[in-house]
Amino acid sequence: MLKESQSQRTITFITGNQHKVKEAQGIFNHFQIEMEHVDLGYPEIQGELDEVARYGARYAAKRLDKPVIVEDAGLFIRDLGWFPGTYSAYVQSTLKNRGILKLMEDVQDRYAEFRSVVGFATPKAEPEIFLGVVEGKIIHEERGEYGFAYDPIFVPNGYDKTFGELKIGIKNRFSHRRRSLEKFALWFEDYRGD
Ligand code: ITT
Repeated sequence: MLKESQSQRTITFITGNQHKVKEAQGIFNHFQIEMEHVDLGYPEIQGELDEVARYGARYAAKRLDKPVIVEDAGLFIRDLGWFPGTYSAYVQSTLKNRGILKLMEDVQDRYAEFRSVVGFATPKAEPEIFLGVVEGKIIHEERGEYGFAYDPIFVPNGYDKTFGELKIGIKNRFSHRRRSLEKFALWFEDYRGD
């Protein structure tokens, strides 16, 4: 039985990426939070993930006149100077995974991490930021049909399968997105702002 303070709350997730919607839905199912999806097409400034999330959340909250979250994510590869990082969406649509693998043909240090930043804003309050990171490595070929974008070339630490070979329920247990959204969800369950 839920206590009154734990009654279900609703949050609006602004994104144009259907894969993110599906993953976020699965993650929010673990919490007392109902998610509504809106594809608002907020302006993505070029900058660090937290700046992009802050700006997007503030913009969307004012446009819709209600509390919202946005999420900005990317793949950061150490040997490439943390490229593609904040250029991840552009690089995925141009170089694609094949291009990244080509760039890394002779690279020994395969360390990479996915980072996800959730930005929460209301029409009045300053945005709050929640970071999630998952560490792993880039393999030498694409493997797996699940997930999206860089998932087939990324093997998270402690696994021998790529995110592309892990069903969404498994990826959702410990992904960068799980970690940022879980931090947000735990905070939001007790949030009493307007
Ligand atoms: P929004 O509308 O939410 O901004 P987007 O696809 O533009 O959707 P981002 O700006 O956060 O998302 O871009 C990050 C890119 O990084 C995304 O397009 C993918 O190419 C990649 N990416 C992010 N999360 C990923 C994940 O879980 N698995 C694989 N690739 C991911």
